[in-house]
Amino acid sequence: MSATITKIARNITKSVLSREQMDGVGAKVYRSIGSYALRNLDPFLMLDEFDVHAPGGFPDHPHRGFETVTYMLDGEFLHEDFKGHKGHLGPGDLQWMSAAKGILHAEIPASNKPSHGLQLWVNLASKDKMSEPNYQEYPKEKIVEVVPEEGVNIKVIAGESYGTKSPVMTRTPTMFIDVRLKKGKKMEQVIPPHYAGFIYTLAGSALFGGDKHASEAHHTLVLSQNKGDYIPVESTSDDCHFVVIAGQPIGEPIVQHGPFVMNTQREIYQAFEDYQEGKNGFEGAPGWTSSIRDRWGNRA
Ligand code: FJH
Ligand code: FE
Repeated sequence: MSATITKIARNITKSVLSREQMDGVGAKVYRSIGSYALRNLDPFLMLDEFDVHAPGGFPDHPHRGFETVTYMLDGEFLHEDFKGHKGHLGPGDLQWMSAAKGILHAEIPASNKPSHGLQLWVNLASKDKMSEPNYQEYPKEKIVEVVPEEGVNIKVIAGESYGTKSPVMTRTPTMFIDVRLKKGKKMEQVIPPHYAGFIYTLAGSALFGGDKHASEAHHTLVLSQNKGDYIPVESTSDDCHFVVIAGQPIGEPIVQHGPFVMNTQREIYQAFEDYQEGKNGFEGAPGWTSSIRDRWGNRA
């Protein structure tokens, strides 16, 4: 007797159009996960699409307890942290920053040309929250790509697609796939059945999931948790562009106060104390100021 392998498609259970909101100093973001309508999607805390033509940015601010994934689509961003790590992200570049026990940094557009990018916040399990901070930086040329057929272009930011694996290490098991499709093209992204996930649409239109949900740009499409192991997509326009993001839920309590994300209120008080007194990972934080914070006259 031969075993039949049945694939189960994920469906779209919720679709939310991102609305523009202000954050940082003069920075407009389209907030997806993390907005009122999409509080948390364990293990994800936030996804922002940043698409501005004016200066503005995110001057000196701390993070603890999670990772930030910054993926530039267009334009240039500068970053600088309190330990002297600094650099520049251009179109197609990736920075996977595990803030863990503490990072204090600034993220500012490099010029007043349009900047377009995504920032994802991935939560860390309690065992990883107080780990050493870590950066993984990949310029555009080092991001692995797969073209399963003409008109289907996939960049594997994290995880695997069509047998191509990303070298990015994820403390919380995560996949992050950037897909561009020409009109009428189809693709299927394999997703581990226990992962929670969503699609964020950037441009064009397509039919998503087993139920062929039609969607256009700037929507967050939450994937069903029906033990499905793949998501099918068929584009209905040229230049269809979206990201598929999924990860293993952590299943722990989340207590968030702005840039500190811990498991208990007590740990949040501790984070404030450590940040103010410069200890437990925030050594050197009091009194530090970045050299890029007031690049546009935006002193925080
Ligand atoms: C003052 N200083 C409020 C402040 C808030 C922050 C924040 C930012 C990003 C981000 C999003 C998209 C991107 C590619 C390039 C970064 C974000 C991106 C999310 C919060 C709370 C800083 C200084 C402030 O950082 O890089 O696209 N999103 C959530 N807020 C801040 O970082 C007031 C005086
Ligand atoms: Fe930040």
